[in-house]
Amino acid sequence: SDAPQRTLPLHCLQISSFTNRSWSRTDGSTWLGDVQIHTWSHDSDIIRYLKPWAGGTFTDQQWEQLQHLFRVYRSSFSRDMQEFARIVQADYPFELQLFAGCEVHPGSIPESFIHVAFQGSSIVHFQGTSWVAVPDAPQWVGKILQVLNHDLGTRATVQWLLNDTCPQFARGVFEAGKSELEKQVKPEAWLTGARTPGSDHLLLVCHVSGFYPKPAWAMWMWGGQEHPDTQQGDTVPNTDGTWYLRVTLDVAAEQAAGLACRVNHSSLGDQDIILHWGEKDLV
Ligand code: PBS
Repeated sequence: SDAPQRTLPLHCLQISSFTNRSWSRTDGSTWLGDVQIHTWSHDSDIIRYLKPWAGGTFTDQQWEQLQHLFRVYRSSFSRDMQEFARIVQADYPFELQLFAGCEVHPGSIPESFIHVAFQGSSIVHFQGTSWVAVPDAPQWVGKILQVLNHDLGTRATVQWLLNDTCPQFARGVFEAGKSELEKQVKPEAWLTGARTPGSDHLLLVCHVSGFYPKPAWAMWMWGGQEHPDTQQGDTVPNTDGTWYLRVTLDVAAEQAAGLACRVNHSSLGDQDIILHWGEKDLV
């Protein structure tokens, strides 16, 4: 059917640290949505799978060809950046970060990108058929772009990687990992509370943990209403690929009775978790 197919963005991260003229290291990772699927360590010749389906629908031969391309790329990259650093007389140490990837939208052309940052600030990206500086890039970036854009072979390869390889790979990995990527894992929730020293207040914490996918909602409730003083925490990763969220509330001790924490997540359907605050939750 023509029903829009849910897909996830494919992202590659590269971190390169240049310590001095002769020493650098490059490490990489690949992500499909919030799931890491590959890791590439400085001391390894191979890109390692973190999921059995991380090869997607590529054949062993296609994957070997890509591995080879990236091995050549990694050593060329270190060499070229050292040379550029010499040309623009950059100070050591410096850090380069590359963020590349694509997103496949059903029924329209895929969007692909490469962004390059120097010392944490964006300087260059790849646009259409060539490398371009960001609007507020330092002046020396121009010199490097002249050299880089001279390399037609690399520009052609980058276009091929962005326009063909990335979307094709993203579709395949999504297909291969679908059941895991679309899994629904229910959260556990519990309450803790502690007296705020030197006052008659309580800091109540509603913990929500172990859920997947990431979006989740939690609120302190009072008399059926969302308590406006609820403080939302960030949703942070557990080590097992699930997520953790906490929401807190600072209340006068005598107002704690009657409070409850309400949790909603896609895995729960409309069966929200509701936990009522009690003295037993004081720690
Ligand atoms: C302090 C300086 C900061 C500057 C920041 C700018 C960063 C721009 C990023 C540039 C990335 C490319 C680096 C390597 C490239 O210059 C070149 O040496 C090699 N090219 C490739 O490996 C192609 C794959 C690039 C993938 C990029 C993904 C981000 C080697 O090129 C040579 O061999 C190839 C064939 O292997 C071609 O023949 C090419 O024409 C030739 O030059």
